[in-house]
Amino acid sequence: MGLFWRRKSGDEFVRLGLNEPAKPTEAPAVDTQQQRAEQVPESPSLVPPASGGAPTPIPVEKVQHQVEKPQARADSETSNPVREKPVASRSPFATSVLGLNLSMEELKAQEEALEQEFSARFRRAVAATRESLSERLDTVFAGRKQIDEELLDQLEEVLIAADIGVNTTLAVLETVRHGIARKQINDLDALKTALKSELLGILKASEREGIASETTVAESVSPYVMMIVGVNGVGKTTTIGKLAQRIKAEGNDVLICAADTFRAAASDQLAIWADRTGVPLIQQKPGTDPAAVLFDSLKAAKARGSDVLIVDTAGRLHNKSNLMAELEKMKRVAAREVDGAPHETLLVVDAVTGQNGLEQARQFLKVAGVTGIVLTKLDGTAKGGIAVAIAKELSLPIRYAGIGEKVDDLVVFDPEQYVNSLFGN
Ligand SMILES: Nc1nc2c(ncn2[C@@H]2O[C@H](COP(=O)(O)OP(=O)(O)OP(=O)(O)O)[C@@H](O)[C@H]2O)c(=O)[nH]1
Ligand SMILES: [Mg+2]
Repeated sequence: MGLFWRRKSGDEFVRLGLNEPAKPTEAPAVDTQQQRAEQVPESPSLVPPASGGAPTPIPVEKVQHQVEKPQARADSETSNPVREKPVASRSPFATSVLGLNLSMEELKAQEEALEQEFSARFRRAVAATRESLSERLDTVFAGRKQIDEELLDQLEEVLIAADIGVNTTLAVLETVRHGIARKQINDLDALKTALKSELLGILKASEREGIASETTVAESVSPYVMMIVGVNGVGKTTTIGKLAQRIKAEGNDVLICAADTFRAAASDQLAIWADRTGVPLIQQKPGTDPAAVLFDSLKAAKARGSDVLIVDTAGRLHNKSNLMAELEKMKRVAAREVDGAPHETLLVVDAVTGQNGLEQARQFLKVAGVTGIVLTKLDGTAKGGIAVAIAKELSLPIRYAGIGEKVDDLVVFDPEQYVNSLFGN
């Protein structure tokens, strides 16, 4: 999976040499660890403390846990009962998201542990879908030795029940039938493998359209403008909070634009997220032209030298054509102020609404120039197969998945991880 969000190729901490081995004269490691513990709240919640313009620190518990993990493995391999020495800090900053206080090995271990944690959380989020899918597949496969038409019909029902969608299911089964006819699929195991690779193929193919990664936009482009669109209640504002937190945690300067001026509460809700994540917010009074708020935000982002501007938009207006016209106007304003902006327009789709959500999504595609999808509330459905239907029917990559309501419940959507999580390996 790699890093969450990064366009910059160089790492400042490497060039500064702050990750070089510590000199023996440095303060004892134990002290540094104690200092860290003192500086960070005792039981760090997943919601980070507001920290003004500074990068959000990683909770100390997490840092220690991640750093200790590989060492613990080494201990058991060598049966050495002696606990490893605490690691010396390389930096005057006890806690640093840029990793100024950590060595390369520690940073790598930290990143790996973080990935494992997110991967486990993602698996848990799609557990309901996995259980429902594998239970049904087991029932279909139970007591059968060979593949016949009846089995394929039942398989069709299973896939449709997981919300993979009628069109997508039919396309998948057609390929499977070809495989059977060509004697490439001879048994149930081969059938399951073919099914997995078909679903993965659909998800991968969708990455050819839109924007599949922030790295496709040149480093020199600043601010990188992300517009977040979608019908009301799908999770736009929550996703912005989560995105701001993680993009900032990777060392970027983030600014949020509250361009949902239709609902008075929308801006307040966003302000809470901005406060929680310590990311500045540009807002104006309800009823202000959203394009004007965006204009101000673009100016502010340029003046501050922000790396990323994330724009919240309304999910509901007096009528649909108003909403679409507004989005078009905002896009024009963005393009005038920053070359190529918005660089990403992410359509948020609520996984729980399944096929209905897909229908709503189509309306946005026509005007909003959507470049990718955020699939929220995957944790709240047993029909997580909708991800495949979305990729197939909208031909757009799923960039992120929402797996809960908390600030760090957002993962980069990884097709392989998704398919493996769905089929239980
Ligand atoms: N379980 C779960 N809930 C989520 C997720 N994302 C958002 N929610 C919840 O969905 C509800 C709506 O989220 P908002 O972020 O307010 O949605 P919105 O699209 O901004 O809504 P409008 O501003 O009305 O258009 C909130 O209760 C969120 O906590 C997710 O990934 N999982
Ligand atoms: Mg909102």
